[in-house]
Amino acid sequence: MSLKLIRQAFTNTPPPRMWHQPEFKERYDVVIIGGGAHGLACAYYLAKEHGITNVAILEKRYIGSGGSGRNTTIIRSNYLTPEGVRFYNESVKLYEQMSAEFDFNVMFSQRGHLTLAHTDSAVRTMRRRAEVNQLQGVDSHLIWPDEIKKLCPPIDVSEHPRYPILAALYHPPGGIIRHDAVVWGYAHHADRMGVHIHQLTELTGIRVENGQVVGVETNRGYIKTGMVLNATAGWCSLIAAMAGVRLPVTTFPLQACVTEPLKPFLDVIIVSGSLHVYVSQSDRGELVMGAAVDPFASYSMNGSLAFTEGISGHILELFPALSHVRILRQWAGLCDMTPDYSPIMGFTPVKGFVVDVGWGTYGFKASPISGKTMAQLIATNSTPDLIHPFRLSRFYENDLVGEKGAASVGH
Ligand code: PYC
Repeated sequence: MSLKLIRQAFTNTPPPRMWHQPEFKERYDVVIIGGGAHGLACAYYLAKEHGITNVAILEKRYIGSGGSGRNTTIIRSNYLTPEGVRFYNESVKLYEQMSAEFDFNVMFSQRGHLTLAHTDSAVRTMRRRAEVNQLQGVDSHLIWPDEIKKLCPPIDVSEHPRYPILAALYHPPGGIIRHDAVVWGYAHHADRMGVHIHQLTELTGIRVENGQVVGVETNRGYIKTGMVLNATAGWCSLIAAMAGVRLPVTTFPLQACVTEPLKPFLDVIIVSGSLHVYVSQSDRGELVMGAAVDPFASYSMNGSLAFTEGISGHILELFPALSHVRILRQWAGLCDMTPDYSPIMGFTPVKGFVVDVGWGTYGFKASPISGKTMAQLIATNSTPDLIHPFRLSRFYENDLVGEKGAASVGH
């Protein structure tokens, strides 16, 4: 336990606020739309690495209330394309040093990530991913049912299930993390360096004059700025439209749920693209489970019985012993899907309007590196090599980065 906590316990002093509620300024150098892990990380790196602290984050609800608080906390870099693997691998490295950097335990547990293959074509895709991963220096390889059983004794690797397990892509550095802690850590440190976090502040318009952003309208008044970052999920295309920018994004809900707490029995992450499930066990003992996005575009975050029924059936195919376990709660988040399942990061045709959007189901795990590279882009007015493949113009240049094959589940 840290000395700080022990001192607080004995002196009975409440801990200081993690972040403050500052007054609205008339003008900011950078306005970030979206107080999730991406927007907060960008503000943190703008201040820390570039000395840009006159920054406002506008969050329409509370920080972390969107995708950052609604995901299943999986961190990994075992993607399919070299561009994707390189990018997410930098994110994993930043997550590995985050607790030390923040002096705050974000509970990153690198317990290993297994993507199961139930068909010959899935085995082929896993083999290809393993080779692309290894060429990029990422630890990832194929394993067979006997080794899967050793890593995860309760899983059914017999011939009995409808889709028997043939192999898995094993990615030892993959893990889970406490997602709220990531949000709080970035918010705290950005706040301490002078960034203004404005919660309950909703963007209502973006003012553009002669092709350049000049300010933003909010439910609390007008702010002058020459630089706006759209770091939202769920509504990114509607926000871009306020600046006159059209994004190739369609929004789908993604549902997840947790079971009642169980004794620890699952210390790897299990993913099955064919069965459309992923599951891990949290530090509280709950099984955290998710599926594919809902089969229709929508902004609804309602849960459905069809989801709970479907996921229960698939989880029981893998872990028949869980038939008595109850589901405790469920929720949904919004996923902004792009045509190639890769994000859109960088400049737009409107000067001073940049985007960090279109993350589909991959957003949370990219937070540190997207924040760092977007901060560099804003500070230097040039695109870092690492995110050049994800520029908006790729859709008009026939230069897509097809990442669908690395999705945890089919979409
Ligand atoms: O890509 O690891 C993943 C993931 C897990 C949940 C949604 N996406």
